[in-house]
Amino acid sequence: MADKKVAIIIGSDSDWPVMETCYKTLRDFGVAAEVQVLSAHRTPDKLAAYVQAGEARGIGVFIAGAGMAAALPGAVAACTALPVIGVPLISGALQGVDALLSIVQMPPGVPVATVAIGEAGARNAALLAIQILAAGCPSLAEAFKNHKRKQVETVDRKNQSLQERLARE
Ligand code: RP5
Repeated sequence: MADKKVAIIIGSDSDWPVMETCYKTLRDFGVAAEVQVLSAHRTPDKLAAYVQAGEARGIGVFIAGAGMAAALPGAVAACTALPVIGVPLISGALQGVDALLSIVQMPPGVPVATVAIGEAGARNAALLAIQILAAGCPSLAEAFKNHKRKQVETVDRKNQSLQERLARE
């Protein structure tokens, strides 16, 4: 499939239960991914060194998931020219809204593509990374189109079943 890999970075191992969805979605599409626990606040030097070496290691997209004052995706974007996707996670009193605002409000010139809070966002982050990598990989592009076709079938089935239920009432 794609010759480029995805790097998933999580701010803590407590983020993994949600971010595993991201990893599994990439795996389902045959996209190779590496996962690291690295923190913008707790291990800034290690984070920068890992990200800066990413391009040479064949990384095509970074996905960073973190909760609370989630500086992680922005810190990744500060260290690389590769695309960065940020996943806001629920942790602490503010239920992920703190992470969402921290990730989405990047200063001009340093973009981070921000997805929804939590598991839905973790899955969409993988799908967005797949779309980015698919631009240079026809077989991955075809797999993504197939995913879209399956969604249409699922919605059609649900609509059909709703129509049948309404017709019976
Ligand atoms: C963030 O703080 C992490 O991404 C995590 O979501 C949150 C809490 O981290 P732990 O205290 O569980 O290590 O940096």
